[in-house]
Amino acid sequence: MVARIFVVGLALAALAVPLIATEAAVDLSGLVTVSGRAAANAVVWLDAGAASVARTPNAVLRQRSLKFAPQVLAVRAGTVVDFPNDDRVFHNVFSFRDGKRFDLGVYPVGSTRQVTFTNTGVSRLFCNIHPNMAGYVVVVDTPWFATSDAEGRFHIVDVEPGTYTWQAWRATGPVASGSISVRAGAVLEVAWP
Ligand SMILES: [Cu+2]
Repeated sequence: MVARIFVVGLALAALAVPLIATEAAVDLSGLVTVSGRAAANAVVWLDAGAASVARTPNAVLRQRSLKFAPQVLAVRAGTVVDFPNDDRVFHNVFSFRDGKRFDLGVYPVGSTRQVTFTNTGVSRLFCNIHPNMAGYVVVVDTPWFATSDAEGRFHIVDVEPGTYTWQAWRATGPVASGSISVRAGAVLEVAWP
């Protein structure tokens, strides 16, 4: 009888292993709307607490067809952003209001400049040759962030299951926030009124 109980105990211990293994990272999908309409270029992120800081590859924000592309670039703090001029005319890139302040000067087609975004916050980008050019670099302190596409959809990949505070930014509205329980199949709906 004692032996049988021991065997049952071993079997339960074996079961426990796959239960822990199901806590693998998951992808969190979501939809951003403003007044009920899908909204592009919103940045959504999950607060990470003391997440480990990995080295991030350089991000790229181009000047092309008299626009910044992408118009909104989200990066993790510490990321170097390349600003190549992929257009047919000279451009300048500067940020003077919030976030990182810099002025890359006027530079020609085919050349690039770099800026390291160390601190969290939003930098507004302008070009002093083309007043209609506007862009944003949104710096977050988490590995879990994404930018909504033209259909308002976003995907935050490789999230450890758990409960998180989420935040969402867009250029013309207040920051939104809430709580989300992240598990397989979870969906985050970010809706500005
Ligand atoms: Cu320009």
